[in-house]
Amino acid sequence: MCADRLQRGLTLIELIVFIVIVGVALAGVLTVLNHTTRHSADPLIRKQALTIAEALLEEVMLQPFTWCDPDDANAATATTYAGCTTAESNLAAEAGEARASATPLDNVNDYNGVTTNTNIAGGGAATFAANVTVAQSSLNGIAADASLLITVSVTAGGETIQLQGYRTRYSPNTLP
Ligand SMILES: [Ca+2]
Ligand SMILES: [Ca+2]
Ligand SMILES: [Ca+2]
Repeated sequence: MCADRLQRGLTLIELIVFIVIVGVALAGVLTVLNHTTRHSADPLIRKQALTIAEALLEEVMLQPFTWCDPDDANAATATTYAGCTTAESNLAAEAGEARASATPLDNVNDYNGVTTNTNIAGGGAATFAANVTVAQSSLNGIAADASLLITVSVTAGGETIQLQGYRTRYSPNTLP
């Protein structure tokens, strides 16, 4: 009886159960593979977004932090905003100033509200949309009007990378 049963092999029901179990397991493995393949290019976009954010943050951090607009004749000597014809007291660009123009942004606070859109050749279809905010923020006892918090956000492919940095007024008469 026992030997008979061994020789009969699998019943149809056992075979169907086996096929169903293997099918479900295979579907699970393929779903993981599909997900991995679809998202394998994401680290590239994230890395490019980070590079753009770092470059922009560095550009802002390297600007002067003077009392007067650097084009002002008193920029190298003023000790307060009152000593300037054009004071750098506004958290915005002065009239006529624009990034990469003949009258460029020339102070940290001029970058508040700057936006850029970058397309990288060979970097996929993603557009890297960046925006910069500059806000007064006191830092370890340094007054808020002498310490600026710079925030750079870059959005691409549905993800946003944000970098922040502080810039303090350590040399208010140093011009570029
Ligand atoms: Ca200027
Ligand atoms: Ca300016
Ligand atoms: Ca300004």
